[in-house]
Amino acid sequence: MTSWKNAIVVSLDDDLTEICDLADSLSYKVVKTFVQHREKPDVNSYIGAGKLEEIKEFIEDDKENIDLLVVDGELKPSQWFILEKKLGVDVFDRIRLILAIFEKRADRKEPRLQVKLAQLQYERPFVRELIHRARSGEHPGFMAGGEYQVDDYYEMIKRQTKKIRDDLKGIRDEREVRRRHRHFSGFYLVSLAGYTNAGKSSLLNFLSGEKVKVEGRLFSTLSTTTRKIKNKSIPILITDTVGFIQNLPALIIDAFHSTLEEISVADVVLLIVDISEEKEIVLNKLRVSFNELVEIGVNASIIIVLNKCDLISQEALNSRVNLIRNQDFVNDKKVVSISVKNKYGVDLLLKLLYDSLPQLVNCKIKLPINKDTQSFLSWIYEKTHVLDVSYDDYITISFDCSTMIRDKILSMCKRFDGFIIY
Ligand SMILES: Nc1nc2c(ncn2[C@@H]2O[C@H](COP(=O)(O)OP(=O)(O)OP(=O)(O)O)[C@@H](O)[C@H]2O)c(=O)[nH]1
Ligand SMILES: [Mg+2]
Repeated sequence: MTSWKNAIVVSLDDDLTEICDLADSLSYKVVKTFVQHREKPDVNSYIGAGKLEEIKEFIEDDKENIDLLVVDGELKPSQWFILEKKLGVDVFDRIRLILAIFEKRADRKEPRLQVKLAQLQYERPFVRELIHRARSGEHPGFMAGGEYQVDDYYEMIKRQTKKIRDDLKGIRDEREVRRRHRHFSGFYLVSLAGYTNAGKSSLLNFLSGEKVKVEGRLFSTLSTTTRKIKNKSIPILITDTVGFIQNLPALIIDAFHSTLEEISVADVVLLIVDISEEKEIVLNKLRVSFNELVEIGVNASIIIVLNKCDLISQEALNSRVNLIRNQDFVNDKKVVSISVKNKYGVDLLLKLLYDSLPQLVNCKIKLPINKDTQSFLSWIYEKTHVLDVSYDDYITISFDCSTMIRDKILSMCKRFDGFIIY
């Protein structure tokens, strides 16, 4: 059972939805929010002396027992130090909150290493601040446990970083070998990308019959899962990936590089968007997702998949689809509305997906009918998208497939005394 703790949130911005969702994802109940309107953060305390005093009073008066202050922004080490010292509670900025969620969710070796790497990168400037404070006579507590002297701790960060980068490289190389092997066996690679909580894992489960974790919380998926799309058609492997978020910290992008690479090597990227949210939020998340794809270096075709359309009216859906189509960055990309929950629109999505696969060629062959050709025929069914089959003295079969598979089939066809029509 989850044990909940209490947090307060402070922001320079009115929209607190996402930061509160992030706190919720880490099992913190947000008992109070503070908004401090100012152009830019205060150099000393980020929120300014007045707000700091107000929050201090709230924490001291409050019966709720506050465990954490979340700052919706990026704290400099000196600002963080001042806030923790003054308020006497843990203080997390947005990045540290995201890292803590990632740490909690990391359930396999690779994401555990990736999160650790990102945490070490994050901690470095803070540890430097602590060293500086310690040298000037202050005695701060240490960020990551007390058994190290700050100097030693800084050295340890450097050593650990190097070791983790080496380990991750090993895992990445293995993945590269596996990927090449799959491509060589004629599989197309399709990646699911998009904002966290859009429904990527739900779509993977639906298309592959898999049961990866699906949750209404942010960042349920950290590691990639690759599965075969379950239908009698072209062999396609679909990969689920870590979700995007606005201002995804660069150190997370860096640490998760090999995971995000799955997106950049795909033949087609399905960009999943939750269409049920407010118009402005949908557009913003779509823009953020596009920017991430550019950052990752995606050259493949992108299909925009508007999910959760069961949650809005047809009218609202139409107006949002129009709005999205009119965005410059959407250009002439294919857009399709679906509901994984109601299994709506998935056939159309698959059709658009097949149409987007590169180098799909159309072939027609004739095979003699005998028991040897039966197993070959099953193999064709498994590896290609069969369009038509007819029987007379021969079996005539037409199908779409990759050039790699076509070459294999044509040479097998001759061996079985068949004919190639085209
Ligand atoms: N109503 C509705 N809910 C959906 C649909 N698809 C997914 N969901 C819900 O949306 C939430 C998030 O789904 P996930 O599949 O975990 O989303 P994700 O994109 O993998 O999220 P992360 O792994 O956190 O990035 C879950 O509560 C799902 O049940 C849909 O078509 N309709
Ligand atoms: Mg997921």
